[in-house]
Amino acid sequence: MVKKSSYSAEQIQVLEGLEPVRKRPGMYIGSTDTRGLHHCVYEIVDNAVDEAMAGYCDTIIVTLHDDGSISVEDNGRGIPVDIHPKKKLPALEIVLTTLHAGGKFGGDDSGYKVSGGLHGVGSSVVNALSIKMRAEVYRDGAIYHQEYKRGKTAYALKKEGKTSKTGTKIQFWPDDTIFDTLNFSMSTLMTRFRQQAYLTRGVTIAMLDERKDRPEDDQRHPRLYRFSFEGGIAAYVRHLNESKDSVGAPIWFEKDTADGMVEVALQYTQTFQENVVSFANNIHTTEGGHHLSGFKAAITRTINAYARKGGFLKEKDENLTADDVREGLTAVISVRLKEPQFEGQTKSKLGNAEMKTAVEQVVNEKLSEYLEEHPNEAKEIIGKCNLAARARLAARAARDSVIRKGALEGMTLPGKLADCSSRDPAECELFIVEGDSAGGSAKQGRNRKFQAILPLRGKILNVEQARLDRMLANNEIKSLIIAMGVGIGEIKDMSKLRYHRIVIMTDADVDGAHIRTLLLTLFYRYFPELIEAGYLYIAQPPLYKISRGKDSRYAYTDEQKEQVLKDMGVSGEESEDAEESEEEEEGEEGAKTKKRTPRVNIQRYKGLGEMNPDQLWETTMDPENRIMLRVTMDDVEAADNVFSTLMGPEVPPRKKFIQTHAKGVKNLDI
Ligand code: 28F
Repeated sequence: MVKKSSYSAEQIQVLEGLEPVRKRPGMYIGSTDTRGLHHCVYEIVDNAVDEAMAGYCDTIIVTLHDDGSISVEDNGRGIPVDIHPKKKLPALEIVLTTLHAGGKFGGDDSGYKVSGGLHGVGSSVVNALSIKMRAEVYRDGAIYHQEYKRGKTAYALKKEGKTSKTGTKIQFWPDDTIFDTLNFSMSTLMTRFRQQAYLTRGVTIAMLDERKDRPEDDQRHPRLYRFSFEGGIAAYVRHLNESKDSVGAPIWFEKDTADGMVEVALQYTQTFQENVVSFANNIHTTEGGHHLSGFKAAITRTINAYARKGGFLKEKDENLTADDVREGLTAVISVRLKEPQFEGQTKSKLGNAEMKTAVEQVVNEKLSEYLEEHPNEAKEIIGKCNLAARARLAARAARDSVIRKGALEGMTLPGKLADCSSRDPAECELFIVEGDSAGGSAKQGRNRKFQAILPLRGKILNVEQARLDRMLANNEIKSLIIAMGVGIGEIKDMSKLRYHRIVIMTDADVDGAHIRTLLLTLFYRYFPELIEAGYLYIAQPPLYKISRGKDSRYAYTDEQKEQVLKDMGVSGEESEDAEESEEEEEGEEGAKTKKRTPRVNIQRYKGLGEMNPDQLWETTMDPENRIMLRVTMDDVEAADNVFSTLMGPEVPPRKKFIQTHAKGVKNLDI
């Protein structure tokens, strides 16, 4: 398409002389070695590519001449030659003999200047570093030419001959007093211009090597190359993947946004390598930048969204990571913007923050569209990402189990654990029972489908002071940790928890309180997630068994005991000498009869071991009747300093505990 440009010479920015360039060439072209020499060629070609991106040129010819010079010709509009009203010089001469700031100068914003920052210092720098430069402009049916010596005009612009073509041709002879080498490398130039041709679909870049004696590694090349890729960066991705087994055809999209043009091509391969290259205004941003981070964020999000929506990821599955999503991915991100900011070590990082959002939005929109419209390719892509995720998780599990094996010496469950038969952690309960006798009763009384019993012998060590490695040395603690199945420390994986109810069941005496406090400290210090999740409970065995004849009831607190006695109609003094008691009853006609009513019997339980299995089940373990207390984080957090005092013998009286029924468990106030 041909855009009319409202160009005129006076819009050229303020310009200075070229002396500084010859004094410090490295400042302008990076170095004066072979890289700097080839950078000069890139500068000239970039301007021709600019003209192409503006839509006025589609062919660029680079020729290596036998006299050591190199020329670049395009079929664009031709650099203007009208006379600058103030400087009284042709625009062409001003462009080639004065230094101007990088980026687009003058003229209308007819597209994006290919170079910015280190790049795009323009052809005037090349002129300054050339013993000779010759410019020809084909414009308005005439041929204009002018030559320069080390950046200084050799003669006034000449207008000679007729031509029907338009364009610009610049030939230069690099200055051997500046450059360490004057040998151009066809291979080097080819790599660069192949890439430029991919990035600028529709442009043909031809290369001609007229040198009679060519450097060693150029001799393997034909003398003529033509780079032209209608497919643009999609063809580039195909080229990058040509030796790999790919998934579907490259996905390509582009969108002009307020912040600039965003163009993306991507294709998955069956390899594990990631190869994502990014460009800004055709410059290879090897250090990445905001456009690249926008792409990475968007592809991760879009693939996850599609995978979840399509049911490829279950509710409980964690998200695919950025690495999972980019395994085997080849992609080219190419953005074009008016004022690119190049940052980083080698000025190859795009610093324009707005490009992150711009690229993210375009990729989210266009990639989602593609996945919706190509379910088969989408399925294959998601499958590949899932495979990557499973491999990653397997690697992590293998690593963790090695650590865990080391720390917990293998994964066999502790011998004294009487496990339950169910494998669904959500219904399984682990009772940590103090002492073997109570442990025995609990094993017999329990519902073995969902209740596991782990008897703990004696006092576990005081974890308040013990470090993790010492704790792991303690068999009681180790058994508990292995029974829970989550490991400990940095390998802890709560998703491995084998029971969603961990119940501390200790005697009501001081010892029981002590071991309970030690266990609470252990959980609070090393498994806070359990408490957070509401998985930690304290069993509440009854304190009393009150019976009168056949009628017997349990009381869990002193208050309840009083209540039960009242309910049984036992008066105050009677309850003093518990055992048996008689009652006066009014018969007919007022005759007093002695009705023999059995005395009330109050048994105070000293330890769990005093209960037989059935009583233990009925009063403390059966979800229908039992009373459990759920330990909550805000209690233990508040009680954090209490743990240290709780480590002492004084345990706050149980009545501070809030009694609730197992089902509607409330929080425990320690
Ligand atoms: C061999 C390298 O450098 N090609 C170029 C143009 C075309 C225009 C242009 C260039 C001068 C001062 C604005 C023409 N007509 N190939 C090249 N082709 N520069 S460089 O304009 C730069 C003007 O400021 C051009 C109308 N607008 C722009």
